[in-house]
Amino acid sequence: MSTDERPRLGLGMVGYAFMGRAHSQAWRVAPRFFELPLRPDMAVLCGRSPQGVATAARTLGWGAVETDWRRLIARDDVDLVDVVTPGDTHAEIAVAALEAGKHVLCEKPLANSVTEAEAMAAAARRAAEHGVLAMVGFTYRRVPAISLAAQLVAEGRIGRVRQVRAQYLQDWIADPEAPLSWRLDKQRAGSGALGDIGAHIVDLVQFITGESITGVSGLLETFVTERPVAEGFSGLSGTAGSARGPVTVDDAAVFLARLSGGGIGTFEATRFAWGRKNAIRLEVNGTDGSLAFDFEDLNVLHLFDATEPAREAGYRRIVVTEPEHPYVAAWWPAGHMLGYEHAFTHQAVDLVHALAVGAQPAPSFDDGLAVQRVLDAVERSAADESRWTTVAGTPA
Ligand code: 4PW
Repeated sequence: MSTDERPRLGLGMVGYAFMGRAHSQAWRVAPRFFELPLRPDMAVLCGRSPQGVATAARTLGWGAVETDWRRLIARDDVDLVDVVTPGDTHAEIAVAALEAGKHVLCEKPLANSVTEAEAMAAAARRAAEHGVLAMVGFTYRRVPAISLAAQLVAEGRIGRVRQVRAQYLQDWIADPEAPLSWRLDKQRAGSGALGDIGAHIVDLVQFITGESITGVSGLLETFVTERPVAEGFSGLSGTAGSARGPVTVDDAAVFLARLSGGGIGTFEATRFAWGRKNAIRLEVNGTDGSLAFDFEDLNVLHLFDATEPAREAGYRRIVVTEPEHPYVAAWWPAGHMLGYEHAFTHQAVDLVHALAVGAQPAPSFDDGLAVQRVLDAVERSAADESRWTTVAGTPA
């Protein structure tokens, strides 16, 4: 007989590719390393291919399968719907799930357009009145060094934020013959580097600084306009077929930004930075110091304290693996390093804690909408010769 009296949280997940694997691992590991107030049960996995979803469910550890997300949402054994599909299906699935009384975790970017994101945020606000909660998966917030950076800024450790430098650099399509995947299709992905990876640095800068991006001047470029159509695609790589098709999204995005606290920022998102595999580089300069982070060295946060005497001052390399650091106490002894997947576990842990007490998890769909509005402003600016463009919903 089970001695576990914690309430069950029935999980249903739609999708099982790259993000589906990351989320599945998180749901499996979270209750094993963290003491959770609810008992997550990986109940149902949904995908369109009966054979594909059955194999994925077996490998990833899901109890049952569905091939229609509407049936997943209707199930009594599902309390939370985890949406890990491409952006073109986020709005429809998430809104339907919330209206059916299911909590939702939705991958980023929240949607493919501001209109969809607004509908999703409105649905989340309505659902919250009945205790049904929604969260968007800007997972990198939960990398311990990034959580620590946000804490240090909130504690005033670097003073008022003056300047931010944010880059998200990858190189998986720098080769012009790299196959055309759904991430290069506007219909499915909404935008290219801008939404796929630029969305992360927009969210991270707003999270770390606690401020909003209020205006932008943007530039988008597509360097390779046609590619071989992918025959198989997994993660960020695949095999190219002989047919060719058009690239309908941006390959790279750069923009200048103003922050609500008076600071300024530069942002760069590209999948053409040869040699940079997943470099999320952030530097925040405040009135009293600076912070610097690079995901390719993700256990480290650099802090410069400008209040120290000049003869001793210098960037301090904080190895963020001490039990005092966010999330770390649940893992390994100091110095035993965490990786990419741990942030997904932290996301699941924080979500379960919020659901248990009926609190709004962060980032909310409203936070996702705020990011979407920045992306939209960048696109509008870029389409108008980089004209300065105000971000909707932010202080003028
Ligand atoms: O974190 C990134 C994602 O948000 C990943 O490196 C790839 O780019 C996959 O999707 C986006």
